[in-house]
Amino acid sequence: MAFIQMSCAKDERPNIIFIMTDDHSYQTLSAYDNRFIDTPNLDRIANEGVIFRNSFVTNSICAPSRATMLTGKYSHMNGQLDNRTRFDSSQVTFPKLLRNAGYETAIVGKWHLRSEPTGFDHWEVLIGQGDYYNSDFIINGNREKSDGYVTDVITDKSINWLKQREGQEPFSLLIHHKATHRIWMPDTALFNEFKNVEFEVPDNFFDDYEGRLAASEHVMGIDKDMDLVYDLKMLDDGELQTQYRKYYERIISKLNPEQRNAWDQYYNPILEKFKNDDLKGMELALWKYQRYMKDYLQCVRSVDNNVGRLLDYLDKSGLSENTIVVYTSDQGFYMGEHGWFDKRFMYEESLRTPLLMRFPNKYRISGAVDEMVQNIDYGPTLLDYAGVDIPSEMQGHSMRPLMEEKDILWRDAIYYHYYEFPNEHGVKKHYGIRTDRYKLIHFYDGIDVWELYDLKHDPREMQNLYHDSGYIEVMKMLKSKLVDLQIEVGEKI
Ligand code: SGN
Ligand code: CA
Repeated sequence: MAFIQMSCAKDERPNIIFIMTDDHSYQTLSAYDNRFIDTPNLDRIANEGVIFRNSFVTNSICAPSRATMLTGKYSHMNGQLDNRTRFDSSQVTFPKLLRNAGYETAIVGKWHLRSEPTGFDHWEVLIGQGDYYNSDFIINGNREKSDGYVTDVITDKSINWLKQREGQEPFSLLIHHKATHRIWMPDTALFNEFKNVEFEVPDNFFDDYEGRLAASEHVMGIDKDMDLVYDLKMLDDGELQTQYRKYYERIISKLNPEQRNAWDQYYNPILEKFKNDDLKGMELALWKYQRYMKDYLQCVRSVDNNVGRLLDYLDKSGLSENTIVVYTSDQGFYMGEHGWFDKRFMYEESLRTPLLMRFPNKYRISGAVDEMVQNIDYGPTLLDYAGVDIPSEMQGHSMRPLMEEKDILWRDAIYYHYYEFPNEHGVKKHYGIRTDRYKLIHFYDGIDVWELYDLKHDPREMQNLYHDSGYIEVMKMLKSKLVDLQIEVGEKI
């Protein structure tokens, strides 16, 4: 009798869980910086895996960052220059390639690309920016309401998706949190986290922007632009008629009675004290900074707790054994440096973004990577580990050799370009180059200003050296490198 040997080799390809928050700064992730908060669960990914110490974006704003991450291409190549454009979802993306290669693919959380998600077997996404409380989702095309705090809800939905999977094929799950985006609404259960804490004030909080025209024209100052009612939740009986008060009233009207009650119980005493103290000038600016930090960090706390919950589930279910876990944010954020909140500028705090990766034990990968990586590199890296060919149209590179300490020639400079102007924060269009030591930026369109920084001597980027005679050679070298980079990445200026 003929005996037919069935091939039932187990699929050994790794699963992928890619967690991305919105506007989470590396300054508030303790694996990078422990001045403000301890994030033990996020640190766990770093401690058990790899921390990228020089991780950057190509265009520091949400939709472009997401498009870059999906396509492995710079904004000018994938067409998503700003938040207003509709993503051309017919493009090649890494989830599509994984799916073609037999992975089961899903995304839960913020999408923000206007067109419907493509390349996913399952998708549950927020509408636009979504809401912190009781947010609506679109689930495979159908609108559905949720109950509760969005970071918990996104984590629950993600774990539920993992639980109901039946197939044996590997999976790729993108978990895209809304937190820690403006207006930094904390989970009511975490209100007492930083009760009597005074946060350290950055030494350039009262920046005068001397020699930096574009920076001086910003509309993202904690002092002058942060809205007392909307951003800082000081909803009084009507005296404070701030610019965004009505938006805040609309947002908190979506809280259920129990949530609203906890909300008022927390903010009302703060409001009362604020009214009594009647702060002015610098004192008011510093009060705003502390108020901002507290809400923002409470949002980070919830992210950290929920990442912990997810990691525990991966351990308990045995999935940790064969799952790559990535943690990143769509860009960095200002925690009062230069007196700011928001992002967009090519200065360090918003150019950088956290990047942590943890691998199944069999890869034996851990440690720190110092080379400059960018969000164009995520797709190629994940495809590499999945054993899928990286298409030549992807402009990023697999970071695998960096993590596996193989000798390779890696980029010695990164390219950046921000296009959204006008915008609500007044940041002019600009492009530039960063090497491990220097940064050259050109602000254009209604402005024509160059800036040069020596990051070794001036890591806070306070002194524009573009017109400094001592830096003429450096400036020329950077300009020529910038032109080379623009040619290499295919951007005509
Ligand atoms: C909203 C925010 C801005 C923020 C952009 C872009 N205003 O418009 O402060 O810069 O999103 O953020 S808000 O009043 O709606 O909070 S991004 O992360 O989506 O690019
Ligand atoms: Ca963002």
